[in-house]
Amino acid sequence: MTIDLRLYLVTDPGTERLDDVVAAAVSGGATCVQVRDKHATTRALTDRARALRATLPAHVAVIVDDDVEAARAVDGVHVGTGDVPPSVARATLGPDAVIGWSINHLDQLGDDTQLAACDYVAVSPVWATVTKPDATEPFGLAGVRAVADLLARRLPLVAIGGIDLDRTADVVRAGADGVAVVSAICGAADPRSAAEHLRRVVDAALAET
Ligand code: TZP
Ligand code: MG
Repeated sequence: MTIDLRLYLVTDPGTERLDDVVAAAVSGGATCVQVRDKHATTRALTDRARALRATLPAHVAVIVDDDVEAARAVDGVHVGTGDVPPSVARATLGPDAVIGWSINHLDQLGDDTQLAACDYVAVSPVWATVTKPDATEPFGLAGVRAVADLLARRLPLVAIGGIDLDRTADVVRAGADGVAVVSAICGAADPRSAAEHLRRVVDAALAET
């Protein structure tokens, strides 16, 4: 499947009634969902991802963070520092899986083997965020521009880290094809409305580019 990155929901396992939040976000306009839980077993991640896959529309990709084995149950995996590289994920999951790769340094874009193995790149983090306190040095908007220029449309680009409604348009104008968020949706009082607003801003900014 091809993944639509316009509004990428990364789930926070601490969120109450997470399945309801995901369903609300998707009905509001989230285009793909990542199951992220650094403390869950492969079994638990597999069950959670499979349950989401069963309830969400087919065009909304369900991706597992880090765990290539759990990703077998759904559409694909997202890997980054400390995980297997995209080439290994590709060899394990095969040609139809969606594979995303977080890059933390511009020089990673020189690795053609890894770029050839993935379906999209995430520029991570754009800004510092309490959601991921161990993240590397933030790219900022200038960094997003630099990544987009170096990538030169070889792969779609999603931006993550500290993105909220006010920052979304600038991130897309800097060259991202979409925004990935945790707290802007999982921490919202009304996740459906939060997703609707974010999607509207992404779509409007994409229409300008
Ligand atoms: N990877 C880089 S930053 C981040 C992840 C998973 C967390 C983003 O969370 P938030 O709440 O959208 O800033
Ligand atoms: Mg990871």
